[in-house]
Formats: sequence, structure tokens, C-alpha cells
Amino acid sequence: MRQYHDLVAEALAEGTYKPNRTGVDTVAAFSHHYEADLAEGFPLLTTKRMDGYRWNSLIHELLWYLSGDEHVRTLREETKIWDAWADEAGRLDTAYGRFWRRFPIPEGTDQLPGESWPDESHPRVETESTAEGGSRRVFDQLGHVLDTLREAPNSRRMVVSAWHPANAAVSTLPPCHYTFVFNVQGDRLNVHLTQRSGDIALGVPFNLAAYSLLAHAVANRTGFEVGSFGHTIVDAHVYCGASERGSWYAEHLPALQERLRGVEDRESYLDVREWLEEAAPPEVDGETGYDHVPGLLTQLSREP
Ligand code: UFP
Repeated sequence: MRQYHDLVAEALAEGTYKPNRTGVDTVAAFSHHYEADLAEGFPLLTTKRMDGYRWNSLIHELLWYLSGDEHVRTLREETKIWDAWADEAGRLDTAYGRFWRRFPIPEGTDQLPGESWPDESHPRVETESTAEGGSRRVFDQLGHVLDTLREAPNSRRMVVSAWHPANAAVSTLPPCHYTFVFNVQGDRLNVHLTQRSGDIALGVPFNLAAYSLLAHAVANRTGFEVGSFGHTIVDAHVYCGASERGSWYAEHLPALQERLRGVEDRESYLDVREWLEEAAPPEVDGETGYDHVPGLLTQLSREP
């Protein structure tokens, strides 16, 4: 997929070398945007393995989001992708589906004077019991989008957010793909995702496929033609430093380069190589940044 290869190319060629919390440094580009027309075909990468267990994980993760569950007890029967972030009881402090389907509504004195909140008569407000025997009210954001698509499809307010600022401030993994917006143009239903942080080699191919699948599902359900998937990634990065954390953060560059070699039209790969050779390596702590990228230049200058 051309857009993905452009993303790789831009990050590697124009990105800044920088450290981050993982201990494995990245080359990162700011605010990359691309669009994929889903009517032209499903954007599943062919240069990365996305079949078998991976595809199965992706589908079950999406179904899990749609279920609104805050725990991984059913998900982990199908895939282990969230196990590392959950405790033994399956509790998880990253809330995607829970916020998509059951965003908490402030109660009592938490509601400031003058603010508007829906009451029980709203079709997407639910009252649920808490483990402590109390109750709380929650709002189904995605359900509200489905209603709006039926009742006022030209609305520009069809936003779903997984971001709760206070939760995000202390969460071990605040949502990466944290908000998305549905937008109708004619009979086409488009989806735009904003992602604060995107691991180009590992995470982004799955994020792209998952939201494209979601776009198909919602279009199917509401009777629209599927439109485009728009994706803005604020920090789009490739891990390239030495790994201190083991396999998850293993060096991704060789695999990415292999992928670029695999594309029919090798233009983006060649561009990356040229750009990198021309680029002045950034300075990191007085050292040349690319010294930290073992083999990058050599690998890229090797003829594919
Ligand atoms: N990441 C993704 N996509 C996801 C996900 C995580 O690319 O869906 F959950 C990557 C981005 C980043 C890391 O490399 O995981 C999260 O680290 P941080 O919170 O420091 O941005």
C-alpha cells in the first residue's frame, strides 16, 4: 500500500532521532496524515504478515472494544495481546471499549452549574450496578453515533473518544488511537482516526486494518457505502535503538526495510535511501544521532 510506504519513508527520512520512555530510541515524524479509499479495497498490508493469529487477534480485539468490557476475561481466551497490561483478574487500566460504549457521566456535585447532561430518557444512557452495590450512569458514544447516522447523517459531531484526561495522566498505557470521527459525504461513510503515538512497524498496520474494519461494520449497519479511512498520527515513529526491554521493542528497521524492498514500485524505498544519505544526521547529546541506529545507513545503501 503506497500510503504506508510513504509513511515509512517520511519517518525515516525526515524524522527526528529521539529517546522515549521505552529505553529504545526512535526516529519520529510529526503529524503524518494519509487516506485510504476503502471502496477501492481493504487496506491490509501485503508486505507484513497480517493473517492467521494476527488477523484473528485483530477481529477479537475489535469485537472486545465493541462489547464495552473493561476487563480482558473474554478477550484473553482468543488472544494474548492485552495480557501484559492486565492483572490476574483481567483488569486493565487502558479503557477503549469501556469508554466507547460506557463513558461515565458525572453525578451530583461533579456536575457544575450550567452544564448539560442527558437524563435517563436519553436512549443511550444506561444505569449500571457497581461491584460495591451502588449504581452509576454511563453513555454509549458509539450507539449515539449510530443513531445520529440514521437521524442526522450530515452531523459533524459524530465523535467517539477514548481519552479521559485524568485517567490518561496515570494510566500505564493511555490510549494510542484515542479519538475517531465519522463523516458522511453523499452516500459514503468516512472515518477519521487521530492517534497520538504510532509504532509504524508494529502497531500502525493493525490500527489501520482495525479502523477500516470498523468503518465497514458501521457502514454495513447503517446502510451507507463505505468511504475513506483518514489517519492522522501525531508522533509516527520507528524504533531503532538498542533494545533494553526485549522482543516487543526489538529493532524494527530491518523488517521495515525488507517490506520496502518487497513493494512492486520501489520508488519510496529508493527515496528513503537517497534522503538518508543526503540528510545531515541529527545531534543527540552531542553525539551524532544516527550512530545510535546500528546498520541503518549500511542497510539502506545496500542494493535491494
Ligand atoms: N502503539 C501503537 N498502536 C497501538 C498501541 C500502541 O502504535 O494501538 F496500543 C505503540 C505506539 C508507541 C507505544 O510506540 O505503542 C506506546 O507508547 P507511548 O504510550 O509512550 O506512546
